[in-house]
Amino acid sequence: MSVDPADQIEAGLSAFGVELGARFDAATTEQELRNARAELLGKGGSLTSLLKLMGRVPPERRKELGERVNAAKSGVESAFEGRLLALRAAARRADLEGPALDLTMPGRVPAPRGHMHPVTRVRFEILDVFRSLGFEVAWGPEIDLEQNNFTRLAFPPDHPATDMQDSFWVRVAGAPPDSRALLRTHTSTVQIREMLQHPPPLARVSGGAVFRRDDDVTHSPMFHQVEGFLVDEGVSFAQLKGVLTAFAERFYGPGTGVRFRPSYFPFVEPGAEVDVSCVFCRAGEASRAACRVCKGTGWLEILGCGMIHPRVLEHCGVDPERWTGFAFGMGVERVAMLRYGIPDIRLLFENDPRFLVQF
Ligand code: FA5
Repeated sequence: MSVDPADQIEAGLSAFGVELGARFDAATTEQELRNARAELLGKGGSLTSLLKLMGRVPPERRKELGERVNAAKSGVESAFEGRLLALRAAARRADLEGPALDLTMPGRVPAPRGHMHPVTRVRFEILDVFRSLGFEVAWGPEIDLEQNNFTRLAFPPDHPATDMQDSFWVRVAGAPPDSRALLRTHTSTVQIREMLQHPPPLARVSGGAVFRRDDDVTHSPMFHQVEGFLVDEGVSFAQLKGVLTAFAERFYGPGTGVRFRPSYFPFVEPGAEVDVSCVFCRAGEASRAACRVCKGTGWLEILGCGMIHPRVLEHCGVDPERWTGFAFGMGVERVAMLRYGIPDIRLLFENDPRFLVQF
């Protein structure tokens, strides 16, 4: 004799009401409570089996029984939520009333200690050397106006660096066309900002990220520079040479040779690039001819520099008849690569711990 599915559901629902309360109340942990819910509402759960029978219930009873089964289902959900809250509140109470946890105790397994990234460390060391020479540290933003990055530095409008292809231009909503912004391509922006804000005499140094559309073993699209400049009465190229020679001796060690080669930057006159004598073959780590770092020349380029162009001083409201100054800008990654003998600039930005632990 087959049992009527409607009767089966009726019987199941009356047993279910009793079962529900008892099961959830018996659970003493969240896991037990979740298991009990799965036994009712899970795939083979008792309420799920009743729901499966609904398809075979005669149509005249389907509505009324369906409503009761659905009500039983929401009953399960709300009983579950209620018990869950009660269990969590009890667990929290037990935590608060239990023995206090001393968060200042040292861990049982010592945590490995990190350290500064080599580029950050070298940047701070460079700034420290200039601070010890009397320069004050200044800051500038990574997004700056075209005027500060190019125009006031006397870049001609058709200079390749000002091209869409060479710089990262940034759209500033509502900005007038003569105040375009970009990711600064060098830290020389800080010279301009400082001279616009403070009257001379000034001796400032500043370090930070700069951005260019460059990408190979010695060029990265994001890299760091340290910029320094000094404006005062009677400043000459001799003082620029003295400051940079003192930097090379302090940073790379006494006896480091420094060489100035004429070079062109629109914002200085005269301009130069500075090489230091190769630290690797000088230390006897490689013979001069075989040195991979300086490629046998004995010299390594680290920076650009020069006497600030009178036009740049004028653009910042500084009288070039009274004041003169020098400026220099060096690539921090380049200085770090030379110090540590790193052959590829990209290693510095891949953040591979096997590489970084070596510093
Ligand atoms: C400049 O950026 C000038 N502002 C420097 C300067 C300042 C000259 C003040 C005169 C007076 P340059 O483009 O040469 O110059 O860059 C300076 C240094 O940054 C280079 O010597 C090099 O070490 C480093 N550099 C340039 N491009 C990259 C790059 N894509 N990746 C890593 N380092 C770079």
